[in-house]
Amino acid sequence: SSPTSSSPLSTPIPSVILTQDELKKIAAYKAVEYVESGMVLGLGTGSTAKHAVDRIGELLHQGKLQNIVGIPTSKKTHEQALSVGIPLSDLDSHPVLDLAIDGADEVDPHLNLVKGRGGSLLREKMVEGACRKFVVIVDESKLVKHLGGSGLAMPVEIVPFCWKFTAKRLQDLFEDAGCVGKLRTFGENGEPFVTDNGNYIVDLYFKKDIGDLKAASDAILQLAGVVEHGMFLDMATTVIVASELGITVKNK
Ligand code: ABF
Repeated sequence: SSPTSSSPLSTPIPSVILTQDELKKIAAYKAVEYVESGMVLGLGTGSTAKHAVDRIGELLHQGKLQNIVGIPTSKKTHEQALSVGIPLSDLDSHPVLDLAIDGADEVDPHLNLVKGRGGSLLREKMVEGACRKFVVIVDESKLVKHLGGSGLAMPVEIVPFCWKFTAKRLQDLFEDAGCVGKLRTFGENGEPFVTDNGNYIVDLYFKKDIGDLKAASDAILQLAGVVEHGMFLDMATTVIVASELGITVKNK
């Protein structure tokens, strides 16, 4: 049985075909109901979290929320939050946050996550690891049985120095799972993608289940050259899933 509790269909969604972005917005708006005046808030990154940041700005503008301090998880979210009028600070000034709201790439039945396909995993993990409550917002396409089993990337942020060496060591760690590590690039010339922290990302792809997630996490973090990985184990306190059928709230 699942270790999480669910309250399915707590909010009905009208019976029209909704786009994935509309589902993301519905999850985001539901999460913002957890926000109260005076909170210090972790502000997530990505197309789902963007809706939450916009909504918080709107409620501040309407005077329905007051005295919010936002701690952004990326330079992009920093810019967005400023543009919608959210006062910002950082972890040095606010080492404990009341609540963070962010998206995810994969969510397993235990509410473990893969994050970082948007490239902001290090700041997300620092900010969201400092929160009393971490609400994750996803559309149903993000639900998986096993992390890393969707055939999509498991991101690892590494230092640029001898990145091929580190990528090979990461790949070798998961040889039994048929792991292939690829440097994340962008543009026609395949320039390395550089994170907000000046690092590179190696995306790991698995052919088989990687098994014990905690053991995988420890093994990755032990490699010199690795900065952080995109597995967020035992961090989410609530996951809000929007689907055509309605909103499901899963609590740890
Ligand atoms: C961030 O945005 C990341 O951790 C994750 O990679 C991504 C999810 O993107 P989206 O909400 O656009 O699907 O939360």
